[in-house]
This record gives sequence, C-alpha cells and structure tokens, in this order.
Amino acid sequence: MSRRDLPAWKALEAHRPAIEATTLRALFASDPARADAMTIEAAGWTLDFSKQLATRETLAKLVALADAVDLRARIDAMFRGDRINTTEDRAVLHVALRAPRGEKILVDGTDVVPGVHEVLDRMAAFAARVRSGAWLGHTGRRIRNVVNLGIGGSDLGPAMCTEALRHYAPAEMRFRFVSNVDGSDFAEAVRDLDPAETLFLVCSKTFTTLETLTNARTARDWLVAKLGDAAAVAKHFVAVSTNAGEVAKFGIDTANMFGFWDWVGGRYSVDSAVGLSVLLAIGGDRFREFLAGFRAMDEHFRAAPFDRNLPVVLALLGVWYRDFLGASSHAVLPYDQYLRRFPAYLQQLDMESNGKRVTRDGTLLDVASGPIVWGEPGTNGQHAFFQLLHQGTELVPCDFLGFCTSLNPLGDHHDLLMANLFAQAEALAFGKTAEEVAAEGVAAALIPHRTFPGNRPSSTLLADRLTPATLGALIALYEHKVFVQGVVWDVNSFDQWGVELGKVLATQIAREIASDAEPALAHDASTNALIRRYRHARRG
Ligand code: G6Q
Repeated sequence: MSRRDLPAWKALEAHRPAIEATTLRALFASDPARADAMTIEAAGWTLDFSKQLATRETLAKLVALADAVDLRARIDAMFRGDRINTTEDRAVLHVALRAPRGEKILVDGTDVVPGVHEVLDRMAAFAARVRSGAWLGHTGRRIRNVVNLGIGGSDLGPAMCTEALRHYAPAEMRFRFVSNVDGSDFAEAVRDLDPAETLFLVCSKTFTTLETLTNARTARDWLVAKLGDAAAVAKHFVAVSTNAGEVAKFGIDTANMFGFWDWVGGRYSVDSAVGLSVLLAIGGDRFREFLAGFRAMDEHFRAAPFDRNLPVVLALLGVWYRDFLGASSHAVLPYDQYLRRFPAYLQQLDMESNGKRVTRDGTLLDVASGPIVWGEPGTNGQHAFFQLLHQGTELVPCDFLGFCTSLNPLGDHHDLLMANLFAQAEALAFGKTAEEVAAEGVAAALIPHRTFPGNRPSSTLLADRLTPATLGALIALYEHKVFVQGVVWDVNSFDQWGVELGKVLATQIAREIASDAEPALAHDASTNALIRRYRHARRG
C-alpha cells in the first residue's frame, strides 16, 4: 500500500492548509507555552523545535504516521540484528559498535559485542604506543603525522571527527586525509611531511576501492623511495578493513590490521576501526567517551516516546517539509568552526541513505524521499547564502547547532558567535514586515527589498560544550533521524546501488584512455568525443 493511502498521511495532507494559513508570529502569540513545550533534551543535547512550521497537533499527526508505518517494530528489528538491509542481505548493527561490554547482540546466533571490544582494545593499545613513542618509524623516529587513505564512509566520518575533536589532540601531531584519486590530493597532503615520521592508515572496508588503493600504492612508493628501504612499510602502514586477504596482498602484516564486520555500513562506521585516526588523535579513554555519547543517544532513541524523541522529532519534521510543504533541501548550520566538515559528513549519511526512488520491495516511490542536504558553519554562511534563506523563493528548513561554552574562550568571540546563531533563527522565523520597515523611515521604493517575510523554519540544537561525548551523541542523533525517515518513506537506507554504474563505466573508460591503439569507442557521441579529445590532449 502506498504511503499516500494511509489515513495518517491523508490526515497530514488535510492539516497542511491550516499551517499554511498561519505564521510563526501567530503561533507564538497564541501559545505562550510553545517554546517550552517544543523543547526536548537527551544525551547532552537540547532541541528547540518551536520555530518550526508545526503545532503540537502537527506533531501528534506525524507521530500517528510513525505509528502507522510500524516505526517501533522497525527500530526493534534494527537493534535486534535482523537483516534489514535486504538488498545486500545484511544486518545493520552500527549500534553494536557502542554497546557496553557484557551486552549481548546476536548475529546468526553469535554474540558480536566481545569482538567489538577486542578490536577497540587493540586500537587503543596501538594508539597508546604511537602516542607515547613506543611505536617508532623505520628509522627510529617518533610518529608525528597520521595520514588516513580512504574515501566515502572511510574518509568523511574520521575526517569530520578528527577535525571536530582537534582541541583534544596533541598539538605536535598532524592528521591528514587523502581521499581523491586526483593525485593533487596526495601530493599536497604529504608535501611538508617527513616520511620517517609519517604513519599511513589504509582505511577500506573492501580493500578494493580504486581511489584508496591507488593512493595507498602511491603512498607506499613515496615512502619506500624516500626512506630507501621496502622494509619500511611495516612500521609506516596499518590497515583498517574487513578483507584480510587483500590487506596481506598489499604488503601490510595482518597483525597491523584492525577489522570490522559486514554489518557495519561505510557511512555508519566512524565508531568502528574506521575511526582509528580519531582514536590516534584523542586517545583510548576519550574514544570511549565518544562511544558513550553515541550510546546515550541510542538509549534515548529506543526508550523515549516518539513525541519527546530527538531523532524521531527531527525526522518527522523533515518528512513534513519534504512531503507536505514542498521543501527540496535541508540546511545544517553548525555555529562552531570545529564542525566545519559536519555538513559534508551529513550529506553522505543522509543522501546516500535516503536518496532512493523505489520502496524496499522495488515499487516506484510516489512520495518524495531524501532532500538535498547542505550547509556551512556560521557565521561564514551568513555572508554567503543566507540571503536566499531570508528572502529567496525556496523553503529551506535549517538546523542550527551550537555550544554554550567555547573550547577557545577568546575575548567576546563566543558571545558574538552565539548572538549570531540566535539572531539568524529569530530573523528567519519572525522576519520584518513592510509596516515595520516603513516605520523606520525607509523610502517607499526600498520597502519590498528590505522586508523579511519570516516564517522560515529552523530547529536549534544546543549542547554545553563540544566533547567526544556530545559529538558521538550528535552523530547518533542524525544516524537515527535518517533511519526513521527511511522507515517513513519505506526505502532501504543501507544500500547505495546508485554509485555502481559510474564505477563500472569509469573502469571501462580508464582502459580506453590507457590503450595504445585507438580504441573502438561504443559510448554515446558526446562521451566518445570527450574521450577522443582527452586522449589527443594527453598524447600531445
Ligand atoms: C558508504 C559507502 C561508501 C564506502 C566507500 C569506501 O556507506 O559504502 O562511501 O564507504 O565507497 O569503501 P571502502 O571502505 O570499501 O573502501
């Protein structure tokens, strides 16, 4: 049955005109308890969603939709280890990565939690050796540079978190992330590094990914050429992978490999061995705090009633905008420079998970699925694209993220930063009417230009301070948000078949480009011409 046929869906459609007919100004004026009633807390985060184009009645109707699509049963199925990734026939158990020792989670009858902790213990022991100088490079020098070679889920999470938690890392250590097959990425990343002090983490679940393996081979060549000894690889390369055979073939001793499991999806893997760079940056104890933050949000997600449940509320509001109010994008605006990479991370988490066009059983969707997710840190975005948010013709729901305490309290920087966050959310919601503009004495011709329509929705998420735990909780919040939306849209949020076709074509085209003889090209006329032009330019 299509989602559209559900009475709960129809009830939301019927409710839409009432919301379209009102304004946030009116909603706040008529309900003095609104801000309090629409604020909820969990795992160190406070969510104020009162500036959303929704009432308590809207939320009740959205929760009825969640009930109608059996959200509770689907949450239980994920936590139980059911094979909910049906197109790949896999369980989806990133929640097991943060389960405490002693908890039991069974996959095919085997408890996976002891294995999780065994890898974590090995990672922590390895990181402690590197950080203390017990692990030395081939020439006896301490490791000061860590370069993660990975892409997609094996890059975005660790890159985002290592940057986010930079404050907690030793100042003398450098962390770099090379993902692109564009050689410039590698060249620039190592340009100022001393190979004798550099450790490469080859991070690839499959250990067959073109970009990562190309970068890993280049890194190996670079290191061996600079240090003049192939044996140096042993002290300067470790692997994060599920594929021991390929790791050994590459020349990395599997004793220096940190494993994970097929029930961890790439974009859900930063709290597995994929987070080794994060652990090297912050150390084992803090990494466990990071995991505890995830876990706190997991517990809230499982236990809290849907209308007081942070991931569920954020997800349902997203469905409301996407399917009922016509929003096609969603902006995430962290007011924290350390979270600079958070929007990019979230883009993959959300768009690769819910950018789908068929339901779980393969039927074409007749409702809109995942939105375009984008954003930049504040205040920078204010001087760039906020114009469109305030006065453009698109409806863009926003998430503002901020912290009450700065990790770098310098003068009044933090108060100014937070003043801007609060001001932007206020301006978007309440705007400035033509009458208010006129009352300021603005010339009549300029009034339309200087009017702010308001009614532009946002949520504000606040935590006391950016710590490993609040970061972990934030990631889990969005992981579960994406899951809930996938349940409402009835898509498989855990596969990514849409990335395959381009990979296959690229392999074929790479062969055609490399061939000495003029290849017989069988693409479309445009692609054929582009390949010929490139071959010609390349051969001079
Ligand atoms: C994420 C995707 C994808 C994956 C990369 C890297 O969910 O599966 O982004 O993480 O393609 O894959 P490997 O880790 O296997 O190199």
